[in-house]
Amino acid sequence: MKYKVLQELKDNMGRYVSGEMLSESLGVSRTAVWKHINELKREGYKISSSTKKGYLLEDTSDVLNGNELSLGLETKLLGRDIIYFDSIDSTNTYAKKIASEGCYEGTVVIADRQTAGRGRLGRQWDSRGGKGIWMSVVLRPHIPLADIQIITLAASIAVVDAIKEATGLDTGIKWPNDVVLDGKKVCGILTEVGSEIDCINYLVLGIGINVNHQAEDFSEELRNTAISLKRYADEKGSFPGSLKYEGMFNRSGIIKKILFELERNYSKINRGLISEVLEDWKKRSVTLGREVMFTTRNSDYTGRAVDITDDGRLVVQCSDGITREILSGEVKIRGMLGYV
Ligand code: BT5
Repeated sequence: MKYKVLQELKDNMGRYVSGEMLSESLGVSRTAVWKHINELKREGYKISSSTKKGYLLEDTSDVLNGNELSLGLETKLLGRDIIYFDSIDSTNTYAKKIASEGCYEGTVVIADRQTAGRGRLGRQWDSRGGKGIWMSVVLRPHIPLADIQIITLAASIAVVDAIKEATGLDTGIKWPNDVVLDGKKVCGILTEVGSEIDCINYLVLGIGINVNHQAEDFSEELRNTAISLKRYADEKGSFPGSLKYEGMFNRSGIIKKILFELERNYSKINRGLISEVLEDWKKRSVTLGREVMFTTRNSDYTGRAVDITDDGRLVVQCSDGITREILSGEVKIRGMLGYV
């Protein structure tokens, strides 16, 4: 019933709905309506009450929970099963566990806060509560193990497109797994696989996005290299006209758009339309055409990133005249994230 009250308020977003009308249309007493409204407020919904006019849901609410994520989700596969935690060690660790136990493909694990969020190679991922999107998606792709990088690329395209649709902000992809905004990292992606020889049993796509962080929410160490959508919007002062921004972005709305876009890209991969995904990636890349530096087998190389291969390797024309393909690892782009 609580969520029926919520749905009525959502259907009338920005307008007052009287307690009497709610009680009549839902067939419950006005006291019951009032109790449900209070529960919704406790969940984080911003609802104004007026004795004369009734209740009004403000569309700036940034509520994250399983119900909010399911409402209006437009996917067929991703997010049909959503597991939400207020706090967990790492959504990727949990997703890997349930994936190995046979959970449905498309299961999504989301937490408001991670106590041991992970990056690649055992690095830490700062995942404080109430600020970001910390989520993992379980996939079971029918592609060779050697091609899994394409899924990371597809996820980064989905993140860029979802952020654009939900907020109007333009982000770009830094190969292989970062999404950047204003030259700083706003999102990191961690892809982990459970496989046998050449067969993928499951793949867990971990996506971390800084959404409503203020400058002081980042540690000293991250302050110069990390950014959140809010921090950028606040600093810029102006904001793309058509979209409403009142100091906070709605994480649930962004997540639903990511799942929608990811499903679209994932379906292209499963239908063999990898060249389309690569073209989309190139359009959103901030790496191609740039001067880069990378390290392989203990040697440092510099050069210009010129292309991406079908299996997601970055092609770099190195300054020693040799063209090299990089499969994984760290690539620094001149002028970005501290590389001058
Ligand atoms: C990544 O690793 O960028 C992958 C991050 C994936 C996080 C998601 S959240 C949901 C899921 N569950 C998990 O446990 N993880 C995934 P990497 O490229 O290794 O970058 C890690 C580095 O980014 C760190 O060493 C820091 O320098 C920096 N960093 C840490 N937290 C950050 C943050 N919140 N924003 C920007 N940069 C951060």
